[in-house]
This record gives sequence, structure tokens and C-alpha cells, in this order.
Amino acid sequence: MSAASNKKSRAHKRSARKKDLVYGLGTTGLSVARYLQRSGVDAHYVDSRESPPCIDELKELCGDADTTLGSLPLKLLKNSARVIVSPGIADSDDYLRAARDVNVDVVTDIELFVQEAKAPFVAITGSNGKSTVTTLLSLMCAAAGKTALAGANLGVPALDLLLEDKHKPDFYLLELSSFHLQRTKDLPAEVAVLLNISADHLDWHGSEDEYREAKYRIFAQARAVVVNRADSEVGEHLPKDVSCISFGLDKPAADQYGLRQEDGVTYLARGEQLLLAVAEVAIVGVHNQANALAALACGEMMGLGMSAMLQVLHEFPGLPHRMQSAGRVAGVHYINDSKATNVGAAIASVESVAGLVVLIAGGQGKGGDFDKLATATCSRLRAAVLMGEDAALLDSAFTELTPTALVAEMSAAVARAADLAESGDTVLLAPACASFDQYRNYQQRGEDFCRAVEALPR
Ligand code: UMA
Ligand code: ADP
Repeated sequence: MSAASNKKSRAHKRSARKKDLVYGLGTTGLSVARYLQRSGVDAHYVDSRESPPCIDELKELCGDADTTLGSLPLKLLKNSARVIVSPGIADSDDYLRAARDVNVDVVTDIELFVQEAKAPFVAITGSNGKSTVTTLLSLMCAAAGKTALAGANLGVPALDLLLEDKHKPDFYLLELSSFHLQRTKDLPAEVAVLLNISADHLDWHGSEDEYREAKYRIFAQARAVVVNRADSEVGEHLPKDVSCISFGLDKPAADQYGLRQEDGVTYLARGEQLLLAVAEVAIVGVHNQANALAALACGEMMGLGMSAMLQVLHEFPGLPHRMQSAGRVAGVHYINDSKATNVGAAIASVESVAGLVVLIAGGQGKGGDFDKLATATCSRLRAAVLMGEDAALLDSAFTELTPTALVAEMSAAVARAADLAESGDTVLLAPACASFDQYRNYQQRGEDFCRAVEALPR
């Protein structure tokens, strides 16, 4: 029997039994629908929302798809072969619990991707820096003459990467979130990279321990790993005898990546070898030096040439909404770091700016530790301008340490920040929060900030 007819017959047997239940009709759910359709597998689609984001696309793809919206009927579970769950749905969700109670397997799109992928994949996670490192690696592959397809949490959902299967890449590059990692059982990455861990998504995970454990799961079946030397616990989570390269902001031992000083100049280094002065790295901030070192370590594991990788570091200006200049008005520099959506990112962001900062923060805090944010940044702040759902929580953390102002929305925030800033200061949008209370996403928030800066009187 040919592979194609084998697949069809497997699919037929499955559909003769029970249907798959696809839970969540956002970007991931739609990619699952496309995948199931091309595999000839029937599914039932559910979403707790009355009008989930991708319902129109689903109807276009398969007009006769069984869908249940706005409620999650328990009886559907009993007739389901498995639940394919979207990442945004917390593991503690009642419907997932009910599925497990009746022994229905819960699988992720990443697991399905792993089963189908015909090329090795690199998995990248961390609380911050994932998209930057994934993008750097993608550019490094191109510069070194290798083909790579990048996606998952960044942009294209993992299963949609397989649509390009005709042009099998040398590597897939998967940016994975803690949500993906928590419940993906098999993940045999060619290289697994863990950039850093600082608390985030405590509304989804319930505890910081659970979040950390989810991140470390990236290593369990990896063939090679890239680890951050600053993480003292990481060694406990590595498979025995796995091939490992570390990175860090300290001096590197032989074959590891780090920073070295020579004649007052700081360099990215591999062991004793100086690679590139940090001033020559286009992306700014110490956190981005860590990202650059992690990308080099991973690129080495992937067999990419050093000079091609260094050229990318010299040229890549960074992704939009990450430490992006929004202009200068009256001697004040305005920086859009809307993607700083948690406390760790906002601290790194403030620390990477020279001089005093007027910080614009706020939105949905996701249980983040705002006292930590205030304590770590207050010595560098002229003031904090606070907005959004958790503005009052931020205010109580900052109020004893730095002047604060509460505002309703972005144009008021930028106008107030402009009043507070003095020539030579930086007004920095680094919200430490998700944007969903006031915006569709962090991009829209960043654009709103740039528009408000544009509208300032000159
Ligand atoms: N939801 C419901 N009811 C449902 C299904 C979902 O209320 O029945 C809610 C979820 O609780 C969540 C929201 O809908 O609040 C979106 O969840 P989703 O799983 O449907 O999201 P997708 O549209 O599939 O997008 C997901 C990732 N989003 C999340 O994990 C929240 C996207 O990452 C990712 O790009 C996309 O899959 C493709 O892989 C975004 C993200 O914010 C950028 N990720 C988090 C982050 O980076 O911090 C992890
Ligand atoms: P992610 O995809 O993990 O959200 P990004 O590369 O998009 O990461 O960067 C998001 C934000 O996180 C940046 O705008 C910056 O504020 C912060 N950041 C990036 N890299 C690091 C790092 N290595 N350590 C701490 N913060 C970082």
C-alpha cells in the first residue's frame, strides 16, 4: 500500500470510530483545521467564545465543519478520539480536566507537528528574547546557505510550516511558549535553547514553579542543548551526556560563549577568541548581547559558519516594537518596547537605556511582581506614567519610590511623560503587562505610542 493510501486508510479508520475535537478557534485552531483537512480527518470544533477569531476562515475552509460556539458540551468529549487544544487555554481549564477524566487524550499542535515534520527542528524558549533569537537564527541560516522555516509562537503556527513541505527545509525553527511546553509530550529537538526564566503567565500556570518546570521540559528529549550559565538550576534538568554549550554575560570557558574585555572594549567571545565588539552588534542593550550569544551557540550546534552569523549580528536592527526608536522631541528620546510584556523584560529594557527614564507601563499584569519592577528600576526613573487595567497595582508598587502619574490612555500617557521628561531623558514604553485590556495586541499598542509621539508639539 502506498504512503498516501496508508494515511487515508488510517484517517478513515479514525473517522469511522470517533472524531477529533479541536478546542480553540484562534490562529492555532485554524492551522489544526487545515492540517486535519489535508490528512482527511473529521473533527468537531469548539470554542467557549460566541465568535472566536478564526470562525470565518474555518467556514471558508470547510463550510460543513461541525462547530459548537459559546458553550463546551461535556457529551462531545465521550465521542472524541482526542482533544487538540490551543495554547491559550490553561491546563487547569474545566473542559480539559473533564476530557482527562474520561480518558480522552489531550494533544497540542506542536505534538502533531513533531509527528509529521520531515526535517530536524530547533526549539527555542525563554521568558524573554525568544522572537529575537528565533529571527536571528532564521537570518543566520539564510546567510550560511541553509534553508529554515520559523514559526510556532512567533508568527506562522507550527502546523502551517508543513504546508511548505514541498521545499523541505534544512531546519524548522520553533519558538515555543511555556503553554506549548507544559503539555507537549514528545519533543525530540535537534537543539533546544532556554534563554532565561523570569516569572510570567502566572494567571495560566498557577505557580512560578509550574511555569519553570514547563520551560525546562524543552530539554527532556533534546539531542543538544544551549543553556544560560546564570541559571543555577539548569543542570538538574538536562538529559545525561547531552551535548551542551552555555552562554552568559561573564567570561566564557573554552568552547562556551560569553563577553570578554580587551583594552576597554567589550567583545562577544567564544572561549578565548574575540568574535565581535558589542558596539558592532546592531541590536541594543545588554539583554540583546545575551540573545546574540545564545544565537551563536545554537548556530554552532546547527553547523552554521561563524562569519555568516557575525555578519547577521552586525546588520540585524531588531524586530519592531522591541527597543525601537520612535523619534526625538525637545531633546527627549522616545523608545517603543511594547513587547516588554512582563516584569523581567521591562527591567531589562530600563537597564539598557543610558540616563534617566520616564517609564510608561501598564495593562494586564498577569500576576507579575510589580514590587520587583519598582525596586529594580526606581534608581533609573525620573517618573512612572501608569495606565490600563492594573495601573492601580503598579501605582501602589511605585508610589513610595518614584513620582507616578495615572492616566486613562496612550495619548495622555505620552503627553504626561513629555511634561515630566527633561532634555537628555528617555521616554520608554515598556509596559510589563499584556495589552489585551485596551488593544488587540502589543503591536497595536506600540503603534498607538508612536502615533502619540508623532502628535507631540515640536
Ligand atoms: N480562548 C478562549 N476560549 C477558547 C479558546 C481560547 O477564551 O475556547 C482564549 C484563550 O484563553 C486566550 C485566547 O483565547 O486568552 C487566545 O488563545 P488561543 O490559544 O486561541 O491563541 P491563538 O490565536 O491560537 O494564538 C496562539 C498563541 N497565543 C497564545 O498562546 C495565547 C500565539 O502567541 C501564537 O502566535 C499562535 O498561537 C500561533 O502559534 C501569542 C502570545 O501571546 C503571540 N503568546 C504568549 C506570549 O508570547 O507571551 C505565550
Ligand atoms: P519574546 O518572544 O520572548 O517575547 P522578544 O525577542 O520579542 O521576546 O523580546 C521581547 C521583550 O523582552 C523585548 O522588547 C525586551 O524588552 C525583552 N528582552 C528581550 N530579550 C531579553 C533577554 N534576553 N532578557 C531579558 N529581557 C529580554
